[in-house]
Amino acid sequence: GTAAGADTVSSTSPADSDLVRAALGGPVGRTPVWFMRQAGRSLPEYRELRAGTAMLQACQDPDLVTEITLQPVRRHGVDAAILFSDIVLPLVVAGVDIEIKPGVGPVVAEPVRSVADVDALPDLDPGQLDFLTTSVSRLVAELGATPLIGFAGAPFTLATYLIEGGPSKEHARTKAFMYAEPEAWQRLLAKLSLSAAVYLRAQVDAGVSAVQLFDSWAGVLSATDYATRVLPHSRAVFDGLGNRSAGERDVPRIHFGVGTGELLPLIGDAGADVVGVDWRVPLDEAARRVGPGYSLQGNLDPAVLLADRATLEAEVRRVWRQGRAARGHIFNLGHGVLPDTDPGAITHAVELVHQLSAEAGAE
Ligand code: 1CP
Repeated sequence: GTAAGADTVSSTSPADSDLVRAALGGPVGRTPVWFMRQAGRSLPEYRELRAGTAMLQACQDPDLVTEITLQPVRRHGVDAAILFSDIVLPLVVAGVDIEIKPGVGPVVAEPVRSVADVDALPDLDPGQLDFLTTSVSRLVAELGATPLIGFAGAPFTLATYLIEGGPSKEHARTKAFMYAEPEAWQRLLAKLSLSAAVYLRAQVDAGVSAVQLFDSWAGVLSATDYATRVLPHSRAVFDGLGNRSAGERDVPRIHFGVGTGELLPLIGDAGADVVGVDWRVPLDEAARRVGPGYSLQGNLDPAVLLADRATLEAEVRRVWRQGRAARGHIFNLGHGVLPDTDPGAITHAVELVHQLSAEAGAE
């Protein structure tokens, strides 16, 4: 792997940052580290700022988005910011009635249960995204050499919320719809892929340095169902995002899901530069499964941040070491920061990743 070592470089712009370099498999100054859900519930300064504002309102307020996105960068010294938003936001902006209920998650007023419901879903108009462009532009100006990651929800994971009507464990209604209404399923996922591409394109045009497609719940599918009924639509998101110039991608693409051990080769194949891996598969094994040509992101178990310091340190070392088997490694959790996490544990993990890189560089 190229995670730190002889080819030490230091970045002066986000396009030249360790995050972007690691994503593309180039030499890095040190292993870049950021944490999914780094902006959010674990930070007291976040809770203070968000008090009295509904989640989905906050996501459309450039002042709040800018400040909340910057908070973890200031506090933890992470190597990337991720835009404060939620995967359901493009649907909300397009006019779908969704609320994020505290302690529950996204709740859809009128779930999608029929072919007619699919056809009635509104399309996302890029003209509705001024708040997003404003937030990204301000953040890029504030962040200097630190890259900003934009993101969108993948078609499958968004479909689970639309069909179930809210969070779900088994996603049984979603799968039943997928099997029973294959044509409507394809139309639904095609609509969601178009919306995700428009949404990501707006973020790229406004200046994000990388994008992540969250297909958090794709791991509930068999490899065959994923390959035939879902992957083409996720690939369409990356394809639809397009390139600014022929043959050259604007920004690196991270593709992430939970419980995707059996899907790892396919997750990369959708058009990613980086495959996000949860904590179940060690990164050296994940590197074998995704094959050459991809970097990895992950994969500390978020629960380890709740454990004692000795365990935390041992696990950070293990993940960092196993990440060296990959073409490039972006250190992260295997899924988002858990709500009860002590922010001090996050800061400590970030410092340790940086220290391991520095030690390796001095070898
Ligand atoms: O990472 C960050 O710091 C940026 C903020 C962010 C991101 C990337 C939020 C804020 N949401 C997301 C993406 C998101 N939202 C995903 C993909 C990532 C993941 O798998 O965790 C998913 C599945 C959602 C859906 C969602 N939104 C849930 C999960 C519910 C379920 O099905 O179990 C929840 C709880 C939310 C609400 C939400 N989103 C974000 C925050 C800070 C919150 C909590 C808000 C509140 O409690 O009021």
